Amino acid sequence: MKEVTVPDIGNYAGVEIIEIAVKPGSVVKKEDTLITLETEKATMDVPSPLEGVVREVKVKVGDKVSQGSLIVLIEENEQQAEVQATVQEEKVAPQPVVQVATTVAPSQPNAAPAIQTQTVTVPDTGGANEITVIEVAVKVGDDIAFDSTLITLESEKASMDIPSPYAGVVESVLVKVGDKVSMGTPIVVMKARMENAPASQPQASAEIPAPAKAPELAPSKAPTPAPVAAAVTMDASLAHAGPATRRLARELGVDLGKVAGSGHKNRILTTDIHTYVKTALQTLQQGGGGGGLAIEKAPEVDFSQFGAIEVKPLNRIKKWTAKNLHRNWVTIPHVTQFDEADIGELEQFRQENKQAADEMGVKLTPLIFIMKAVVSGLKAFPQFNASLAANGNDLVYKKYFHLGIAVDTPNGLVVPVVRDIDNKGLFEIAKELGEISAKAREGKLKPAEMTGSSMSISSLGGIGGTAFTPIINAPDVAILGVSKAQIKPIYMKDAFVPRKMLPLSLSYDHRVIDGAEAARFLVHVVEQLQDIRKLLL
Ligand code: CAO
Repeated sequence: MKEVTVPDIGNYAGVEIIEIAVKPGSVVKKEDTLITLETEKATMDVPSPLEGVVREVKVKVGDKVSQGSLIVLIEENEQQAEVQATVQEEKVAPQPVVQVATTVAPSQPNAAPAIQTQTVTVPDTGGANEITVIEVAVKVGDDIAFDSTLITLESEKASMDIPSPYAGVVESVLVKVGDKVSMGTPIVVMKARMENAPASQPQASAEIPAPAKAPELAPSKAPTPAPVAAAVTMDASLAHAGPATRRLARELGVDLGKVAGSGHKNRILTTDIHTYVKTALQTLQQGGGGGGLAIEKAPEVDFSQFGAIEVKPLNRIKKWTAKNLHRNWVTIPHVTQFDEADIGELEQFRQENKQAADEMGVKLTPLIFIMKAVVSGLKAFPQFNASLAANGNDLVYKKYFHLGIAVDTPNGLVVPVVRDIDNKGLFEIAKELGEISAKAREGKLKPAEMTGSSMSISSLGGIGGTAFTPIINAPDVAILGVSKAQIKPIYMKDAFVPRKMLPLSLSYDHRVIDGAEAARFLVHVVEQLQDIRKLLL
């Protein structure tokens, strides 16, 4: 087991760890990144000095480390043991340090006029030459603050922002992405506001860790526009980005692992972060993910131009219902199956028992029989008594039989739940429905009385209509719409006979229920209603 410590990082101490690239069990090769450190002006990957398996990680993101701080314990590969002694020595050897001056020798600031043309050059790079420009953060006309990043340089193991030694306006930019620069290479010409420059300008004032190796001389390549990264997903800690970009990503809460880099070697640039955020916002405004509905906002209309109007706010229930119905309508793939039940016998039975019901103070409407028939359907077709689990992969089968019943109230639509219908008789159900719908109309329902349904029923039979397409009351997977029963001529035994037909509309969630299952379910409900002996069993 070998201890790996932080190598020479120049004059820095207490440098923050911003990423940890390994965990216990990670197999690492020599030069693989273990952790990334970040100072105000640079990030540096600390490479593994040996090959083996990480057994313990001794640091965490946010820790402050200095040269010699213990990072990880690595169990070295047997075959590497022999060469390791040399390798270990080499890897912990002090690394070259890039000296980055915060300014490039402006001449006599005290005597200078308020605005002065200045050429900013690459400061002391600690001997490293031909370092690649991977990002140019300014353009002609930019009014920049003192110390803001002008360009970013990158070598194999470190990237560094070159800050502006002045506040002022950029007159010309003398380098482009892919250029190779060394100490003294002119970067920009600026109209500098000299009063903002620090008194200590001429002296080098910052050191940043230099590349572990000489910078790679990659061919120059202009950045291409960043494709937005819907399809790009990687570990943010592996993302290839400089300190300024990482800082910006942190500020905006952008996961770098999701951003496609358009820079050299797919490096993520600040412009990529801006493009990512812009596209994400546009997508949101258009109504969702990549496959979003892109619904245009309805135009605002001034109705008063057509005649007299009165504006009244929607009440709380209507606002709440509107949100739920809209969500359910757009998120559930609805299909509606229609059928009719011959309720001649049912009506006869109902009329025979009406007086008894009246005496008990309950209303024995067709809905009570329909509730019983639906519960029979739920028992025969358990997939209707189910809800999609939040993970989208499982179906939760319910062993209880509670029905949500849509009730029209002066304040809007509410859906109280009548429970354990399978264990209750017709009169008992009628009594409960009467009580709970009265409570609904008085606005006295508690939230608990409106949750936990197996399925729902929306009955407009007392009002009229031949059919409608009810919206599923999620998380249910189906809802039965009931329209007004009518006497119709039905062809039976070689003749048309007048029969009372009850129209039924079954909307179902097609993700959970197939069309054939829906048709069978509705046929089953119809059969129950047509032969009420079955209902009473
Ligand atoms: N066909 C013919 N007549 C019907 C019928 C049908 N399908 N359903 C009910 N009726 C009759 C009843 O028998 C009753 O007549 P009688 O008094 O002569 O017996 C009359 O219509 C009124 O019934 P009701 O509406 O008071 O009772 P119900 O049990 O049918 O319904 C309830 C109760 C609470 C569901 C209902 O009052 C209600 O609020 N319905 C509206 C639901 C709604 O708004 N749905 C839309 C949701 S989507 O916007």
